[in-house]
Amino acid sequence: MQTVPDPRLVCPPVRVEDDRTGLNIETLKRAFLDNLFYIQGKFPDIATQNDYYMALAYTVRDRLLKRWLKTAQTYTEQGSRTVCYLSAEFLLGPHLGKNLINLGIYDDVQQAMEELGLDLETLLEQEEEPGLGNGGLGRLAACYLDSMATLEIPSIGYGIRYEYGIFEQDIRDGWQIERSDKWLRSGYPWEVPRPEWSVPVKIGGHTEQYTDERGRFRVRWVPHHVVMGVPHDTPLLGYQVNTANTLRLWRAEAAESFDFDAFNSGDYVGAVHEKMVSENISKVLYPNDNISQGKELRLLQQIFFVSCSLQDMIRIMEGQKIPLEKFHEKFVVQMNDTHPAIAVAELMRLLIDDHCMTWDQAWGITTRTFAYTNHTLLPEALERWPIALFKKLLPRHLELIYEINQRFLDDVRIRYPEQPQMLSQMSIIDESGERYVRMAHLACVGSMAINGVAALHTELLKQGVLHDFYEMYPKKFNNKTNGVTPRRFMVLSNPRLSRAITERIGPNWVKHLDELKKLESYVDDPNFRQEFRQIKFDIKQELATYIQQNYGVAINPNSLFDIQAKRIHEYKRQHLNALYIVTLYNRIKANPNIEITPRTFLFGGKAAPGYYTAKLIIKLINAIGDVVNRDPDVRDRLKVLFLKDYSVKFAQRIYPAADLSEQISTAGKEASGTGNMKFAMNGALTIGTLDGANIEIREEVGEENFFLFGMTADEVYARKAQGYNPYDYYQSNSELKLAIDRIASGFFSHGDRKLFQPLLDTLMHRDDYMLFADYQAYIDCQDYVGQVFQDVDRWTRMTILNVARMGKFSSDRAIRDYCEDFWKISPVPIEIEEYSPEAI
Ligand code: B1N
Repeated sequence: MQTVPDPRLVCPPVRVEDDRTGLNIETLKRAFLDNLFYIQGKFPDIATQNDYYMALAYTVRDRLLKRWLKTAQTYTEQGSRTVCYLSAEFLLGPHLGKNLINLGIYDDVQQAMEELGLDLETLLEQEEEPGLGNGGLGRLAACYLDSMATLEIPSIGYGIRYEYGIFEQDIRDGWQIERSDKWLRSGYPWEVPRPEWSVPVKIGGHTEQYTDERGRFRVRWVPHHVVMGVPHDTPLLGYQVNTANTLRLWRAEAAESFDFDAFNSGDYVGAVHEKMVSENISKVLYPNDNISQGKELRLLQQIFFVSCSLQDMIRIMEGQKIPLEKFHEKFVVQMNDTHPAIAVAELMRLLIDDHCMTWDQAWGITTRTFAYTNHTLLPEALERWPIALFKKLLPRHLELIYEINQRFLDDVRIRYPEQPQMLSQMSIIDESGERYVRMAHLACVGSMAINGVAALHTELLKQGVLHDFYEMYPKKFNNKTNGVTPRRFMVLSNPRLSRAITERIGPNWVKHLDELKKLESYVDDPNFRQEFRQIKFDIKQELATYIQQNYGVAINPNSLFDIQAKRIHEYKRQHLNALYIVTLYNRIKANPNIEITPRTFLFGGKAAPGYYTAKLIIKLINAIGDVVNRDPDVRDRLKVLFLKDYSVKFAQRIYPAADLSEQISTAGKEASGTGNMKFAMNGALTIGTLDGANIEIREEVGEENFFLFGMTADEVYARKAQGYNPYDYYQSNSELKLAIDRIASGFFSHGDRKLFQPLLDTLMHRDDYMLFADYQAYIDCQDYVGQVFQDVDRWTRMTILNVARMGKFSSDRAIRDYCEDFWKISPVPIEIEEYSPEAI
């Protein structure tokens, strides 16, 4: 007999979408309000915009967690081969907007916020970015993590969780002022600390030899002290996939057991001091771009994050029950420049001292594991550490490096029996004066692959700094031209342009940037051209409003926006740009009715705090701006502004507003550049030298769509070899002379003739970066740019073709190349069962 159940006891057949994972607008709103209450502890009447930002950030984080954990679980179950990207810098930029894009919920969240009376743009503005990098190198690492997640490549980014990131830049009286960056001050919702996976790192002390119970010769390192590394993990979600990879940043903490010894001996203050010293390791990012300062604390930072990361990899293998002999099958470890190059010695140490491997076995694994990316040819950036410092901090590593070197030099001797100079040239130890460890040599010897970051750069590496290594190991060398992520630098930062593109060619270009080629068929479409121009104009107008509000300077949105945004460095030649501005100004002063294309010159970028000349260049730009912007003769045809505190967040506003992108480094000096790509993707035309990736950009967009000027790298070397005398140029070029004399006269410095003298003296008597040799070519090219800009149809055509032909410069292409060429890793898709009401 069938019984009828009591209706009160039957569970109603309603299932609501989970508040922590649901993506529909109602669920998002509910989850948001829940987080506002339970995490921020606020109700709407008293909540600040920052509270709302945090509530939204947690709402999004919850949705990441499901994908993140599923990703980790899948990799663990499958024991997936994994890329470990070791980098001292990750310049991520704000997370919220990017995560909304990658989750595919940007528009829905915008609507949800609107329904709650909030403005998503305002909330996005609240986010303070983790400025854990200086410039291109750190931002490249962030773009590569985005592409690896999007391409479903198992990867871990390993780095340092600096408490203070890159300084905040203020401008006072035209000078750069640095303020510390307390990026953690209002809480950072994107990370999860994992203290249970902390690892010890040994520092200093001495080594001892002993024979173990099986009669083997062993070495024991007795450190002076131990520092703990505590991992802090951030999920990085790919675009329209379920893959969320991990960025694992290490924070230094004092080792408790060590402290207790000191406490017990009664030296309380001593123990606290020791704690402070340990925690200093992850305190601050060195604010130098392309300069090596050679400081003890920097070497400590390097061994700290490298040792933590390699120990972490070993822990992961143990967890997955993979024998250590397979280290190189489980992991490929990419070294972002030489900052992590100590990894070669550290892995040898871990395998031999801690895991009892023989030398040959350990060396076989090590040299199949590492790959090294070189990012610079500048001699002042090449890292070398004094032997004495190395011995003091890393006595065991020094022994291992000596042994690596001895075996390596035996190979060199066999290869070049009649050329004893090869030994000193190639040695990992520089013995020409004070003795140093050459980190690039260690990286080359210990890696299976060595790459430059643009075609020219790789060629120059092979001919120049790494020539001997290229001769010895030609197969290790390869090029991987840099790329940037179109998710952040187009979809997020330029939604209107992105929408206009998608309307024409569909949405696939975001993941397959080559598809932008399809835009070429719209280059003559009057509708598209009109829309393209209108978008640029509107964005320029928004920037003009921002500048009016923040700098009190009115700029004309119809003028040519000519932008140079990057770190300030003599080789990047911001001062060449400044010389053009002074030249234009001089022409106006000589003939106030002269016809010139109205221009707005915008600069952004930080100078390393100890780099005096770079700071003087900032002062010069501001000084010129102060005069030019208020001279009635100029009649608003020129405006010059230095925009302070350039960051990823600010860069996202700048690229879409540019008409002209300044990429004017001395040929042979800029390894690649990546800003050049971001500008061009947003419809700016480039004025540039044949340097770095400019060459490849010009190849792709067509020479008729690129403003080229200046000497080639070969011409630069040839001119130097002939004996370059900048003073000859000064004397024979009247406009150049006038520009220099105008600055020297004190015209821009309230009559102070001394202020810019150091800069001008260097130019007139050394000019290492050959501004004077390129001056006339630059002036002529800039004048030509001004003419072309007047021809609106022609300009529009050129900009559309630039965007259409930027496919190559997606970081997805770069990552695919790495994967196929030497990482040998293929995608691991992550499956997630989606909630669907029908399935109930
Ligand atoms: O790396 C970028 C390139 O696009 C740039 O051309 C290149 O200048 C930049 C020491 C560096 N090279 N070297 C550094 C940064 C910090 C530091 O402490 C060197 N940055 C670059 C990406 O490939």
